[in-house]
Amino acid sequence: MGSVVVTGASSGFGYAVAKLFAAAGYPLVLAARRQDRLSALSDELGGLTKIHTVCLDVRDRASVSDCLLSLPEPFDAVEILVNNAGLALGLGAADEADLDDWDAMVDTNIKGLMYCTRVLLPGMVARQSGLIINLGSVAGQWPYPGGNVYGGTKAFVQQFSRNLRADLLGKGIRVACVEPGMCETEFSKVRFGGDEEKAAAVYEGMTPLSARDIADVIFWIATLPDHVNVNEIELMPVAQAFSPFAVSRTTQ
Ligand code: NDP
Ligand code: 8X3
Repeated sequence: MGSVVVTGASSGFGYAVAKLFAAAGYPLVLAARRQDRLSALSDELGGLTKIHTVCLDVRDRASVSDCLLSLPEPFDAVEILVNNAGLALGLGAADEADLDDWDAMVDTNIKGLMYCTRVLLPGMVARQSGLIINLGSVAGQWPYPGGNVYGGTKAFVQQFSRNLRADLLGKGIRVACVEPGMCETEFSKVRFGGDEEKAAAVYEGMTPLSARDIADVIFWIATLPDHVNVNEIELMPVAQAFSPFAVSRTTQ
């Protein structure tokens, strides 16, 4: 059984994905910046499977390369990459947004995902086998006020996933883009700079998706027969939907 690399395994979707794959016995590589969280998860799941933790900032290209190219056995034959590390910072209008926040989202959600993919792809191609699951978002498909660069990064993830499919045709590699809507994790807490009250208000009075919901979808994609590729899958809580177009009646 090849290994599963999960970026952003210290919280939310990544944490839930790690639990499901561990229960199924896959050797797991858990990557994130918070080593204490990874160690706790490794202790929790260590009885179920072999686990290797990597304290990694996906924005650091050299580090991504060093860590993922020097995985010890049995983790070195990576079968599945879950490109999950990512974040939204801020919900302000584009004319007021913080450029550092924009840089951090581009560096993490786009460049970090690119680095992890590029480092692990040659091994998958050599083995003629592999699966890359990228975390997009409804924000990459549908615009909303304040979504500006976050949505832009997730639109990149969607199109990059499709283009990977085009490049990898005939090489035995599957690529999927999973695009969730509102899901209660640490996502909103991070978006609002640690403001727990503001984060909780996002999910007040409705039932959001759970990290386990997303992990179930990812596990389902991974365990379909080898000839089946889920290109994209978009999911929302029932309590989230679309609005009419917004119209300003005070300006042209
Ligand atoms: P969480 O904030 O709970 O988890 C994000 C994970 O990403 C953490 O493990 C964090 O670990 C990791 N991470 C962030 N930056 C870096 C970095 N530079 N290097 C390595 N790891 C990093 O959020 P979610 O689980 O909700 O989000 C996971 C993915 O799903 C993200 O890509 C997000 O955009 C996407 N998504 C989330 C939705 C939601 O509503 N929750 C909906 C749609 C998509 P650490 O801080 O330890 O590095
Ligand atoms: C996060 C989903 O709807 O909060 O990617 O933007 S949403």
